[in-house]
Amino acid sequence: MKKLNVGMIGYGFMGRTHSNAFRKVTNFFDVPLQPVLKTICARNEDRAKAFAAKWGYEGIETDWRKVVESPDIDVIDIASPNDTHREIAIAAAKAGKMVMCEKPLGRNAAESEEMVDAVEKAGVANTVWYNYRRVPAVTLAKQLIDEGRLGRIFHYRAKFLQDWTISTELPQGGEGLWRLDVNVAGSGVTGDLLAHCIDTAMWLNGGIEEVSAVTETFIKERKHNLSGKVEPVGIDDASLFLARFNNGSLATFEATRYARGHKALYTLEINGEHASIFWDLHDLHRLQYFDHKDEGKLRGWRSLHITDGDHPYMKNWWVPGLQIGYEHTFIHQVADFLQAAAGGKGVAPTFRDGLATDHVTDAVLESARTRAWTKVK
Ligand code: SOE
Repeated sequence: MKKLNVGMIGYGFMGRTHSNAFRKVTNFFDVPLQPVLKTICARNEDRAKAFAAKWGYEGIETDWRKVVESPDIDVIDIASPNDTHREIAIAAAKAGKMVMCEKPLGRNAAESEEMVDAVEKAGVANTVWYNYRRVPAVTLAKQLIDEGRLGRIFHYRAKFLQDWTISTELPQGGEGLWRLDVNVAGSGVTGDLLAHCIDTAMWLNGGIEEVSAVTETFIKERKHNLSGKVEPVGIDDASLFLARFNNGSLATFEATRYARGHKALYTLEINGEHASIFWDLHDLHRLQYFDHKDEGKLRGWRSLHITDGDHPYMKNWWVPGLQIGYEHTFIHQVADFLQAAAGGKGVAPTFRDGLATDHVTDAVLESARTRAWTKVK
């Protein structure tokens, strides 16, 4: 099988999910390319070596530019913090490499626009790791909507609730906590969590026309891990918005890291003329489905267990009834990417799709700042 040499930039949480996906994909999916974990790149040499040994990378590098320029590398996978995405992606595209980038694409739409220009000019395959699209239950929701089973859609409701930043003692910045540093992350839960909800929403229900948002920073100052000083917090801790989709449906979105008791409660509900759908990341292998066409006395919410061979991606896994989980969503994305990349194409969500999400998150932050309904660019 033809090889695809991977240069991975970053070795945090996302470096692990992506490495795992590259390692496992050919065990479960018949794909035309065999990924090879060629180089892991991180600034700390010892830790890069330890990561390479654990995950099976052939070599390490401490300067991402060398990986991007290396003739041995076919695809650059960006799993480093948000403030590095733009520069690495543009350099990778200019060097003719395929580019896979963690979400959000840029820290804002201006950065993402430059990234889209770079990959489209270079004509290189690209994708953004909005992995929740590839939870089989969510992919099935997309199929049901596209088949017209819901009819006209009236409502979309999404939440992404966490509780890990409630302590005032938690510092900001540095490894593990860069998501709290606005200069690195670009924004708080808007770019980190709502971006997931928006990506899935626009995939399922089309573009968003306008938004009205409110954000809050509950803890105004935190010690910064890099400076050692107490510094103002620039991220949004919570972000809520109302939206109108291009198809006329109305939506509410909410993301927070202050919902005590909730760790990663991503839920979405869609109400259509004929049917409704509900999905919950904490119960990710189930899709709740209500069909008004059912016989009256038997009508009710069905809890579909998405483990059967005719459910999306599931024929590649175990036998009906046996579940898969979070890490498989990344394996599905790699599988789809390898299929497309063999023909020189990228896979959705592409950089252009990632930019569309960033236009919405920019509009959310702008609306919260101006306290006004804001059109999405
Ligand atoms: C934040 O805690 C986070 O890890 C996000 O950065 C991920 O994108 C999300 O999938 C889970 O939560």
